[in-house]
Amino acid sequence: MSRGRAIAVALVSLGAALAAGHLVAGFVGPPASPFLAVGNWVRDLSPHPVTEWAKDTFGTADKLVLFLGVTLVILGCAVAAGLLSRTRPWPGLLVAGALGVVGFVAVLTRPDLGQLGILAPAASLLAGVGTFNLLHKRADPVTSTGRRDFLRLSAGVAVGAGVLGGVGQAFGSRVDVEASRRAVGRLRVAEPAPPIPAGADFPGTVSFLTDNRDFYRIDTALTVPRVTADGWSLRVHGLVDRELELDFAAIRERPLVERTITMACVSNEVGGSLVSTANFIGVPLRDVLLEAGVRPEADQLLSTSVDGFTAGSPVDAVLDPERGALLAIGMNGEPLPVEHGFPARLVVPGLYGYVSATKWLTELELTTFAAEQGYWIPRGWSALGPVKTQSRIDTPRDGDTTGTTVTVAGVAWAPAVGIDRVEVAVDVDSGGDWRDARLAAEVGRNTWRMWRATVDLPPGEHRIAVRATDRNGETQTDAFAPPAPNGASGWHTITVTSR
Ligand SMILES: Nc1nc2c(c(=O)[nH]1)N[C@H]1C(S)=C(S)[C@@H](COP(=O)(O)O)O[C@H]1N2
Ligand SMILES: [Mo]
Repeated sequence: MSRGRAIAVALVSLGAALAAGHLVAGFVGPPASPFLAVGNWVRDLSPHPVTEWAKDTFGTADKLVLFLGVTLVILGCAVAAGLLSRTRPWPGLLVAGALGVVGFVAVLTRPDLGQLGILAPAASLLAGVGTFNLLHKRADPVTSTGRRDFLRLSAGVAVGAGVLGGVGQAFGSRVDVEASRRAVGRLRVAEPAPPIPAGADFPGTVSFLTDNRDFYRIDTALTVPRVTADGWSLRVHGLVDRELELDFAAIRERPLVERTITMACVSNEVGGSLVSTANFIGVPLRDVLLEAGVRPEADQLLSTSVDGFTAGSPVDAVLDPERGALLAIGMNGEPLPVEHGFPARLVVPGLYGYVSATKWLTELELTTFAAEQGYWIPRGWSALGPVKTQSRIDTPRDGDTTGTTVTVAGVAWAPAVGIDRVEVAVDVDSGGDWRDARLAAEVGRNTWRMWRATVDLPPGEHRIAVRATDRNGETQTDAFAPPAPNGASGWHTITVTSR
């Protein structure tokens, strides 16, 4: 058959396969959709340099790029399969079978699917092979009933696939997490956070509390897990005296506390915005762990998400009453937004999110660092992730043109430790002095602190640098380090031109 026909046969069969899998996944569990499962699988298998490169190059669009990449590879396989099958069907069937096996493995390795999950790749395989066989016969100039007939059949299968895929999508979205979130309603807080004083932020800095919709978001989830409050429970087990199983009602009925906490991502570059602050509402994680009874051998709390993500935090940190780690169910007065972990997550001040802040939390296991590793550790990141003391200039922006007297303002953070001093220097490489910035009111040791300073800039180009000193007396090093493996370091520096 012609090249065009051969490719058409393969692509339409691929479409039928993906649609059939997506349809069945809509009923047995959305993550079973083979396309999605393969995307997840590729992400989990990607070696560290590849994920780092993707993050550096595409930032938070890395998921989209992953999907595009997987799509291109699958399309490439299909086109190749079609071209190899111009005279006989078996090379195409072989490729279909191979893709089918990949789908099976990807789905079987998902942590969030029951046994019915394999029905989705099974449907894909059957639909793919069946469609390929049928179309291949009809496209064959010897057995074919004509060109029109072939085109009509191909178009029919393609449209049918689109419709079935859509039905699967609609069915998979029937778990209405937003409705569950609304049904949770207002959380009654027994111990509200102290109000944020008016002087906690400065003009020119980001606002002290970050709105939920502006709060940075980082996770490996290619689609946001849909967990309802009613269907949720948390298991506490491992090196404990007694296992606990808590449901959402059991948590919200406890006296809820509210704590103002600054969270930071280890991937944040110097000067970056993967750092935000919110009033988190929940129960002290320490209380839950003490109820279970932590055995002395345990040095790691391994938290697991419904989607299989895990984070390992030092037991000392999560039990430290001063640090005040939370099993959080609310954020800035609302139930947790779905993207930020509804119905429950962990927040541990002073630890990067990758070793502490598990969203869509479902399990807490007391274990040891020797026995188990969180998701990012075998992928090249450090097992311990204390947040490095950092500071950032928010105003002026890099590249701005300024007057000769300029107010520089920004934020500094050393969560769990506290910020004691921030200094600003103009042209520090050519002998400029460090001068103290004015610090805003301190809200708490676990939050960032705003600062500002007025500097004189003779006409011309200048570099402005900032550095913070934390409550342990440690001043930020100017030694540059990239985010991997344990967080970026160095001074945030901007260049401006004064006139
Ligand atoms: N389930 C799950 N939880 C997760 C992650 C994830 O990939 N999956 N990423 C962690 C990382 S790296 C960070 S920095 C924080 C970010 O939380 P946020 O998206 O609410 O800001 O979530 C943590 N919790
Ligand atoms: Mo992160």
